[in-house]
Formats: sequence, structure tokens, C-alpha cells
Amino acid sequence: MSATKTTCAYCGVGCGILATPTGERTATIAGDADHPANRGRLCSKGTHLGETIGLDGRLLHPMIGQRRASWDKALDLVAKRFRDTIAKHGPNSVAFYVSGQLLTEDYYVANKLMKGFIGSANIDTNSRLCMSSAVAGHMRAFGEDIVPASYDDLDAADLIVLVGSNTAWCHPVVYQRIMAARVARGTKLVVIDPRRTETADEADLHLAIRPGTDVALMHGLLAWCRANGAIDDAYLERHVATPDDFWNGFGEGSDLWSTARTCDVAPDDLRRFFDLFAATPRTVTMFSQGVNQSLSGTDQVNAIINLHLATGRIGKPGAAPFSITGQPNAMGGREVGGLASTLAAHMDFAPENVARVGRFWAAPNMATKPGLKALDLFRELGHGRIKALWVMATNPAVSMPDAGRVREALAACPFVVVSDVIAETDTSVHAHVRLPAAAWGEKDGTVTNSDRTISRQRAFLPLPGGAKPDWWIVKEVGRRMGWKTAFAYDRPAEIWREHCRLSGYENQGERLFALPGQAASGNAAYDAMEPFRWGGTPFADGRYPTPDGRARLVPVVQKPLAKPLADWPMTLNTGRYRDQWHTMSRTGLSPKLARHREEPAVEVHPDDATALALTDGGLARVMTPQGDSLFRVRVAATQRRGELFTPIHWTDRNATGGRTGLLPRPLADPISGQPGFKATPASIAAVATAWRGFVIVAGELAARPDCLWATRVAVPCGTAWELAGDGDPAALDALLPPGERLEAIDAARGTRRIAIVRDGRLAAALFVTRDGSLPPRDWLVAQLAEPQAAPTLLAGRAPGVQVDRGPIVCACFDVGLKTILSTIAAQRLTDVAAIGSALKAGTNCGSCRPALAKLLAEGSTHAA
Ligand SMILES: Nc1nc2c(c(=O)[nH]1)N[C@H]1C(S)=C(S)[C@@H](COP(=O)(O)OP(=O)(O)OC[C@H]3O[C@@H](n4cnc5c(=O)[nH]c(N)nc54)[C@H](O)[C@@H]3O)O[C@H]1N2
Ligand SMILES: Nc1nc2c(c(=O)[nH]1)N[C@H]1C(S)=C(S)[C@@H](COP(=O)(O)OP(=O)(O)OC[C@H]3O[C@@H](n4cnc5c(=O)[nH]c(N)nc54)[C@H](O)[C@@H]3O)O[C@H]1N2
Ligand code: SF4
Ligand SMILES: [Mo]
Repeated sequence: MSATKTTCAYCGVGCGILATPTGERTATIAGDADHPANRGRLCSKGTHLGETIGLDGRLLHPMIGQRRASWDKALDLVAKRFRDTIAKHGPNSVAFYVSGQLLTEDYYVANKLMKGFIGSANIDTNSRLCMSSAVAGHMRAFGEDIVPASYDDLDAADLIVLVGSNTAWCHPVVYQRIMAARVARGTKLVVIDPRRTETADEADLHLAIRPGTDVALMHGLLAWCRANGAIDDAYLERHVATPDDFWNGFGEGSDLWSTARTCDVAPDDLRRFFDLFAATPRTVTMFSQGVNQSLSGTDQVNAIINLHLATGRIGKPGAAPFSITGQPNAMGGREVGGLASTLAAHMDFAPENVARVGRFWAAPNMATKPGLKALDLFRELGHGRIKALWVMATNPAVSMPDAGRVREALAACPFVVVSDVIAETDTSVHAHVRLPAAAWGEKDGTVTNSDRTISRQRAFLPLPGGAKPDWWIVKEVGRRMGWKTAFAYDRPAEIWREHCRLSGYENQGERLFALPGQAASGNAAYDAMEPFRWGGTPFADGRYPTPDGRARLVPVVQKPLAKPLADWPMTLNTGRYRDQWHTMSRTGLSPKLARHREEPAVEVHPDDATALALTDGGLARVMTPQGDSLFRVRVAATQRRGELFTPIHWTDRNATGGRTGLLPRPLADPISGQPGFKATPASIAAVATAWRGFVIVAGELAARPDCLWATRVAVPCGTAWELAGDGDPAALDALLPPGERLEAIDAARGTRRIAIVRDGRLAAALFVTRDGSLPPRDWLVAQLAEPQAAPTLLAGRAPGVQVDRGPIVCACFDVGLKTILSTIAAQRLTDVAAIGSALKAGTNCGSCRPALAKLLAEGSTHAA
């Protein structure tokens, strides 16, 4: 079969993919060499998309409660309940909570239904948790939400500053592009992040600043630029409106030493950074969640933009502030205006905009003011004032801050609809109606990536069961609510054309976002659409979409730093792992991706670990005023003292612990409404257990093991759970499937080893120990695939010697840490390429190259 050109399901890099079906639900995945975002490269997540397109766990039919329903019945019920609720309590008693993982066409229809027809702006999106501080910062500085950068700028820059971005893990193909620029033109790389991430390992300079001091850092830098002749006065004069008092007293308290003290970094390092920045006109400052997800997120964004405006480093090749987006279509959502605080097509709620959009849509009930932002939306849900909620393509029971309250609010809401591709999520267990959406590989439409490149996602698999695309589901509800002609779409191309027409409607250049040329493209042209970037090089002419045509310097101040609280002496930072995506609904299906980090860990500095009696590999409870959860302890010198880091990915579906979402406060930046996920007062305490063990099973266990610690990973042909607990481990036996039972139980020593064999094959194995060690899991896992199980099952290993590869570093070629370390030592390897030649590790997607470089560096320090 021939390859379909589509776009990756995951991050905002927006890589082009060639997908070639190889069977009913299988495909080979390759990078698209013609796509401008990746030119053929893919990271580990994109590379392994093929492992995630099976039907395991899929929602395949509409469900009303636990009963399968026809589409007609389910859609009529949703339309009726929304209509009745609106009739009784008004349009603001209902809400949609949507996602940057919808396609632009889906997003457009949902936004139109809520803001033009239902008559409320209560549609907010998970992009509120992700991009809204950048949006607000752009609006304040430029007058419109424009990202004034492209990936080409990374190729043309002499200095790249990454602020609060773990690019090597979260935007790996962009990171590879930065690495290529370093080779090609010697581009310098500075990383500003409290943690020493793998991104920071490769940098020329890493500033491990005290969290929340980014404004102070940028101020110190601006003052330095001013004192050292790096301000572009001519640019400011011509193109920037500077508030009268902007420079009054600027620089006081922002000298190098005060800044170094506030940010808690060495003055020498700071000076190196300041000198480098002042001397390098071609600078790109790329930022992400370390900047956005803060109670001062918008000010932090503007502190960065101020610096670029004041030095004239914007609208020129290789010079730009660059907000890099998280989700595949975060940008498309912003373009349609799918946030509660925007109206549509880069317009706000100014009366003339409301009137204009109302005319365009022929809308009977235009919303006239912004709606509830995510945190307020779920708070109002909790107070019972939102009485019907529709969640699409997001999992707020996991990803919202103070997720415990979000769950209570969902449970109490009279009518919850969830559109998802997965049957059971932590959110959808609260749904009255579940609607099966088309997944990646089945859906068709457009997405916009971080650098404004619009690409097609194309279907290469048939719709399974009753699944339907999101745009279809929403327009059907719109029609059934009574607006038949406004929602008479038959295909995504029609929606695309309407979206493009609106972008150019009564737009004489006031709004830079405009796709008028696309409005007339026919269905065939839509199907054949090549990736293109809208907006050219924004601000190249120095003109900004403000009334006076000038950008704005925005005065911002560093917030005073909070003192540690007696009961909550630690600060909890949260974020991502390289090979997992959000709530694991897709990446959790891939055995290869599971190997990078198999369990949710809390990372803690060695001194803190010693002081708090935490042991590496032990368990600990992380507590905040909002909630608590268990984590595996990972003692890591990459952490600052007093700071903890936990991953966001684990859910009730796949673990008893690791529930990071329960911990952050429901507090947000006052301007953008984006939650401050990166700094929560917390405490931590070691938790001892009487035994630990694991269970490996063909397929899935019937239920989640009921013990203190249980975490699931996908393995080839089945599932593995790591376990730990108190009490009698014999209770776990109930989990095992029926079959011939082999066992070796030593009650005195506290070991239980049980294998279940069916038709000669291994069906399940349960190993528990009170004191001794457990065998590596690899061999037992491999037995699941054997037609005839080995006779040594209860030994957990093959007859004879067994090599333990250690945790997998290279997911593409399955190369383990122990194998790499021993090969480096035996063959005296000194660079990443040599590891590649010896073991193939790092030679495919390249995501593990930073990790390999780190192993080499560690190896050479050990040797020294
Ligand atoms: N593997 C993977 N990739 C992803 C995703 C995923 O789930 N998995 N999700 C995608 C999405 S939606 C998003 S939004 C992006 C997020 O991409 P990133 O923003 O790169 O990822 P995070 O891990 O959330 O946080 C980035 C860094 O901010 C740092 N930080 C914390 N506090 C501060 C501070 O006060 N100042 C500074 N300067 N830094 C700070 C953290 O230590 C962390 O290393 O990733 C996208 N890509
Ligand atoms: N503590 C903490 N919390 C965070 C963050 C953090 O750094 N720290 N980061 C925040 C950020 S930046 C983000 S973006 C969010 C992400 O958080 P979420 O959006 O909640 O995470 P996902 O797992 O991506 O949820 C997507 C859901 O949509 C489903 N889905 C996938 N494709 C489709 C589709 O085409 N149609 C439909 N209808 N459903 C689909 C998936 O099965 C899944 O259930 O988390 C936020 N929460
Ligand atoms: S960098 Fe990786 S996850 Fe992001 S779009 Fe490209 S292949 Fe997908
Ligand atoms: Mo995000």
C-alpha cells in the first residue's frame, strides 16, 4: 500500500509523517523528508506511533451510562439535556472543555456552537493550562497573539536561550535542529531551568535559577544590555511605544550581584550569559512551561519580549522571542479563538467584533463577553452553577490542578458528556454519556504547529466500530439543538473554507491572522494541501497590529519570593518524561516507550534525601495542602536542594500512586488564568513496605492490584505491574487468571513465586519477596510470547547464565543501560557516534543521544 502523508499525533513541533498501513490495524511510520518541520526526522514518540493504533481500550460505541446506545439516541439525549438546561438556567449554565488535540475544523465547530448559538463563551481548553500566558503576553506586547518566530530562525541564530523548556525531551526534533545549528554555525546554547535536564547537559551554559525568578533574571539582563550599549534606540524610537516611566529607576536592584543573589546562581556564570547575550544580535529566546505555568507567567513572557524589543531582536532572521507550543494543534485552537477569553479568528469581545462575527455566522445568540477560564469553570462546576459539561479530547480529572476537587465536581455535575477515543479514563468514569471519537490515523483535517505551519492530518485507517470525527459529533448536536443550516457540514474541507473566510472577513490588515487565499480552495486542493506557514516573517517591517502600529514595552516587576512554609518546606515542580505523553492514553500502549521510565518517580536532591531518610528506589509520599500521592524515590543531583520533581503522566487506570495532578494548588496567573504548576509548597516522607514484587500477565489483569504500590507498564503480548505493600501478599493470588498453577512458596522467608500456564504457554507470573531480590523481568516477559513456556519459570530465568541489560535507554533498538556502560568500558568508546556503531543505540530517532552523551561524560569522570 502507498504511504499517506500526515502529521504526528503528539507535540507542537508538528512533524510530517509517512504512514503505510501493513494490515488492518498496523502501519509502518516514517518521517516525511519533505515536511519543513522535521525534514524526515522523528523522535521516539513519533517513531513508535505504530504501536498505538490497535483497538485495545478503544471506545467504539456511544454509551449512555454503562449501556451501548445508537448515535441517534446518544446525540438526541445530549442535545435535549443541553437545551433543557439552557432553557431553565440560561446559556451560562453549560460549558465545553476542549483541547489542543482537536483538529482546527473540530475546534471551529465547537467554538461556533458555544459562542454564536448557545450564546455563552463558556468554552475553554486545556491550552489554558499550557499556552495562555504566552497568548496574554503576545496580546500585551504586539496587540495580537502572534508567534514572531519560525524554525528557520533556529538555523540562523548565533545564540539560542532556552527558558523553562526541556526541549530534548518535549520537543526532541527541534532540539536536534538546535544541535545541527551548533555544528553548522557554532550556535551557542544557554539553558535556564532549575533542574539540570538532559537539555541542559548539552548546553554551553546552564543557569539553575531559583524557581520563579525569571523576571529578575531578564531584568538584570536588560539592565546589563542598557549599561553595555546593546539597546537598539532607533528600533525603540520607530517601532515601540515605551511607557513614560518604563526606564525610571530601571536597573536599581538589577545589578549583576543582586540578580545573581535573587536567582541563586554564580555571578560569574551570570556574567558569561549577559556578555554573550549583549554581544549576539542573532538571538532566539525559546520558552515553554517553566515560563508559562507560573503565577507570574504573563509577566515572565513580557520580560522576555521586552528584552527582544529593546534590543531590536525581532522580525529579523535568527532573532525572535519564541513561545514553543505543547500540543499538536494548540496553535490552531488559538487561530479559531477557542479560548474563553477570545472570540474567534484572533478577535476579542470588542462590540464591533461581536457584531462582525455575529453577522458572519448569522448567529442568533452571540456571546458578548468572555466566558469562564478552566480553573473558574471547574470551580463553578463544583459550586453547582455549571449544570451540563461536555469534555472533548482532554482528561481534566488528571491534568487540572487540585484534581481531587475536579473529580468531586465532575461526580456532582448533573450531566457530563465525554468525547474520547479511550473507553475508560479518569474523567470518563464520571460521564453520563460517552461519545467515541475518531483517533489519530482515522481523522482528517488541519493542525498548526509552533511555527505557524499548517499541515494536514490525514486518515490512513478506516473508522473502527461506531467512532466518528469530533467535528461530526459537534455539528450533529448543533443540528439537533435546532440550528440545522448553520451546522450543515458534510466534510472538514467545508469547515476549513468557512474558517478561512472568517479570518479574512472585514479584515483590511487589522488582523495579521488571515487565510483569504485558502477560502476558495476546493475539496481536491484541500486533500492535496502541502504544509505552509502563514504570516511570513511577522513584524519584519516593524509594524505591529496595535492602533498606533507600535509594539509595547510592558512594565513588569519580580514578585517577592515566598518564604518556605513550616509544614510545607519543599517546592514541588512537575513536568514530563521523554517517552510518555500526558495521561498515557496512547503512549501507555507502547511497550518500547514504557521502558524509558517505568514508574512515576519523585526526584530529590541527595542532601535532602539524606536529611529526610529517603532511599533511592524506596517509596515516598509527597504531600501538599491539596492532596498526597506515593512515588518511587529517585535521588538526583540534577535537582536543586529543597525542590522535588514529579511526572504528570500516571493515572488511576495504571497506578495507585504517581498522581501528580492531586497536588498543585488551584491558583493561576491573574492575567492569563494559567495555573502555576511548577512551584507548589509540599512535603515528603519515606514510606516503608513489608514486601515488594511484580506480576506479569498475557493481555490485561482483570482489575488494578489492590495494594499500596502498583504501577502498570505495557510489555510485548501483555502487561506488567510492579507491586509493593503491607499485609498478606497472598491476597494478590486472586488477580491471577485460571490455568495450571506452578508455585514455590516459602512463608518463612516470605517469597511467593507463582506461574500460571495455559496450553503450555505462560499466562501469568507473580513474584513477591520480603527480603531477597527479584529476578529481572525481561526473561519472564519474553516467555509470554513463547508457544511452550520454559521449565525454569519459577526461577525467573533461563537455564544457564542470563544477561541483565538494565533499563532501556535506546527505545528504537532496545539497548539497555548496563549494555551501554559495559560496551563503553570494554571498547573504550568516547563519543555518541561510536556507541551507535557498536550497538546501534541513538542511530534512529536520536531521542536518546543526550542520555548517551551523559553516560559518556559520567564514564569519563568515573575514569578520572
Ligand atoms: N515527551 C513529552 N513531550 C511533550 C509532552 C509530553 O507529555 N511528553 N507534552 C507536550 C506539551 S502539551 C507541552 S505544553 C510541552 C511542555 O514542554 P516543556 O515546557 O519543555 O516541559 P515541562 O517538563 O513541563 O517543563 C519544562 C521545564 O520548566 C522548568 N521550570 C520549572 N520551574 C521553572 C522556573 O521557575 N523557571 C524556569 N526558567 N524553568 C522552570 C522545569 O524544571 C522543566 O524542566 O511538551 C510537549 N511535548
Ligand atoms: N501538574 C501539572 N499538570 C499539568 C501540566 C504540568 O506541567 N504539570 N501540564 C498541562 C498541560 S501543558 C497540558 S497540555 C495538559 C494535558 O492534559 P490532558 O489534555 O488532560 O492530557 P491528555 O492525556 O493529552 O488527554 C487527551 C485525551 O483526549 C483523548 N483523545 C486523543 N485524541 C483524541 C481525539 O482526536 N478526539 C477526542 N475526542 N479525544 C481524543 C485521549 O484519549 C485523552 O483521554 O496537562 C496540564 N496539566
Ligand atoms: S518531535 Fe516527536 S512527538 Fe513532536 S511532532 Fe515530532 S515526532 Fe512527534
Ligand atoms: Mo501543554
